[in-house]
Amino acid sequence: MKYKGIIFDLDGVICSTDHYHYLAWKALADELGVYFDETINNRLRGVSRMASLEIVLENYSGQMSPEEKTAAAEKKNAIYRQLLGQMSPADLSDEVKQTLDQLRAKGLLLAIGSSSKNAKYILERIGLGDYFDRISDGTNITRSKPDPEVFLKAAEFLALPPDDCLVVEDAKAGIEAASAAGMDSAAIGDAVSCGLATYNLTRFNDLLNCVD
Ligand code: B16
Ligand code: MG
Repeated sequence: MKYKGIIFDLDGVICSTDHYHYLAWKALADELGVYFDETINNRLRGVSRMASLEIVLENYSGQMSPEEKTAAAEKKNAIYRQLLGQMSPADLSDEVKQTLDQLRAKGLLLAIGSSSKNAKYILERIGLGDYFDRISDGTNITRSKPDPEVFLKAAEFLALPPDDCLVVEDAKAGIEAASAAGMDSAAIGDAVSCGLATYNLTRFNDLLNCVD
C-alpha cells in the first residue's frame, strides 16, 4: 500500500454544503446591500470564514470595524448552521460511503482535514459523526489553507508521518496546502483544473486506484 492514511477535505469532497454557504452569505450581503452571486460564492471554497467575509466585502462601499466584521461573520454562521439542520444521511452518496468503507477495509486510517468550524456538526448530520479515526478542522488551527497546518495536524492526530498520507481535496488552496505539508494529493471537482495534484479523480471511487 502506498499510504497508511487518507485525509479528506469535507465540504466538496465528502458532501456538499456550497448551496447553504451561498444562501447564508447572500442573506448577509442583501442585508448590507452588497452584490453577491454564485461566481463570488465559488471563490469562497476552502477559504476560512473571516477570509470569506473579506471577499464578500470587496463590493461593500462602507467601512466596518473589526468588531462589526466579527458580528457579521457570526450572523452568517447562525444562518448557515440553521440551514445545515436540513442535512441528513441522504446527503451522503452511496458511492462516497462505499468507497470509504473499502479504503478502511484495506487497513487505511481515515481522517478529516477541513477548514470548517462546523465540520463535526456536518459529519453528525450526514451520519458520519463517529466514522473517521481522527478529525482536524477549523477548531484546531490558526492558519487556513493553503497553509499546511490542518493537514499536518491530521497526520499528527493519526500518528503518521506526512509522506504516509494522501490528501483528497476539491479546492486549489487545499492542493497547495497538501504540497506544503509534503503530502501527495488527489484532486476532485474544481481542484482538477489547477493541475497541481498528484492524481486527478473523475469520480470519488477513482480513489481506490490511487492507493495500491
Ligand atoms: P465555517 P472545507 C471550508 O470547508 C469551506 O469550503 C469554505 O467555504 C468555508 O468558508 C470554510 O470551510 C469555513 O467554514 O464557516 O463552517 O467554519 O472545504 O475545508 O471542508
Ligand atoms: Mg472543500
